[in-house]
Amino acid sequence: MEPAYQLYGLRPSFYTRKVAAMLAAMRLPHEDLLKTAEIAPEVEAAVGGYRKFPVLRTPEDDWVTDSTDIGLYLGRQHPDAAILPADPAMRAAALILDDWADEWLLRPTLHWRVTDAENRRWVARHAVAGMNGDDDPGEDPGEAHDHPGVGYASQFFAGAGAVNRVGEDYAQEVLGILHGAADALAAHFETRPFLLGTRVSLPDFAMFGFLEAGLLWEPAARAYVEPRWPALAAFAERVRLAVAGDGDFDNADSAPETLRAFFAGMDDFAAFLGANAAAVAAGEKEARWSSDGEPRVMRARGFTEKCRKATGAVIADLGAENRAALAALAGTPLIDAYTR
Ligand SMILES: N[C@@H](CCC(=O)N[C@@H](CS)C(=O)NCC(=O)O)C(=O)O
Repeated sequence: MEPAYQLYGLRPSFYTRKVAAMLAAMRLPHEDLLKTAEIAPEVEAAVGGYRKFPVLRTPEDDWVTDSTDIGLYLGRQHPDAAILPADPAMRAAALILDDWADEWLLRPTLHWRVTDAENRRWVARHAVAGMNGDDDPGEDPGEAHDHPGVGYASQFFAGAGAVNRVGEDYAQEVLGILHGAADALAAHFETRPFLLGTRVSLPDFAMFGFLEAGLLWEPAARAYVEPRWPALAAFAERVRLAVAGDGDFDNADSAPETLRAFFAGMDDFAAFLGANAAAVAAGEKEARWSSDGEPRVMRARGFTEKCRKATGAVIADLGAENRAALAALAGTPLIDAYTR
C-alpha cells in the first residue's frame, strides 16, 4: 500500500475540511486524523509551535501548514492532479478567489457561531469531542457531550466575532456578503460545475470547506442557507465526488460572465485589503475603510496581509497581456489592492 498523508484537524474547522476534500479529489491515500489534546504537543513541535490546524504530514515526513500552502504543495507533488490552472491570468484569479473565501467568506460563516448561543454550543461540543478523541457527536450532541472545555470553546467562537467584525451589530453587513456571494455562485453554477470551469480547483475546495464545516453543517447556518440556495448543496456534492485533473479550466478570456459578476461583488474586500495593508505597514492595530460611504473598522490582520502580498507577487509577475486579461475578469479595484 502507498504510504499515506496524515491530516490533523477538527471536524468544525473549515480549513481542515478544505484540505480533506483536496486529498480525496487528488486520490491521495490519506488519514483524516483528529488533532486531539493528547497529540497536539507532538504535532505543534513538528511545525515550529504553529498552534492552528490543519497540519499535513506527508509520506516523505514533511510537515506542511496552512490550507493554501498545502494545496500549492500537493499541486507541485502531483502535477497530473493540479488544482491550479496553467493559464497565468486564471491562476492569479484562482489565488484571489481562494484568498477571498479564506479571509472574507469566513465572516458570514462565523455569523451563527457568534450570534446564536445554542448553535455555538453545538459546534463547541463537536470541537471538544474531537480534542478528546471521542466519536463525532453527530447531528444531535446533547448534554452528554458537555465535557469540560465546551464553555471555553464556546467563548473562543464568541471571541472570533470581535476579531472578524461579526456579531449582532454587523448582521446586515455580514449577511449581505453571504447573499451577494451565494446569489452570484448560484448563477455561476448554472453555466459551470466549478468556479473555474469543468475542472475542480483550489478555490472550490476553499468554498467547500466553509459549506462543509459551517454554512451547510451547523444547525442555525444550515437552516438559513440550505433552503435559500439549493445550488450550494449541489456544488458541495460535486466537490465531494470530484476527481482532480478531470475536466478543463476556463482561461481568463473564456470564463463566463457569471464569474466576472462574482468578482464584481468583491469591491468591499478589495477596499479592506488596501486598508489592511496600510494599517499593517504603519504598525496600526485597526484597518479603516469605507463601503458605500459607511465607515468600517476591523482589527488589522497580519496573515491576510501575507496572503495579499503572496498573491500580489503572482499578479506583479504577469506580462501585460495576462494582466489585462485578469483585470477584465477580476476588475481593477482588486488588482490595484493586490499590487499597491
Ligand atoms: N490560514 C490558515 C487558517 C487556519 C485556522 O485559522 N485554523 C483554525 C481552525 S479552522 C484554528 O486553528 N483555530 C484555532 C486557533 O486559532 O487556535 C489555513 O488556511 O489553514
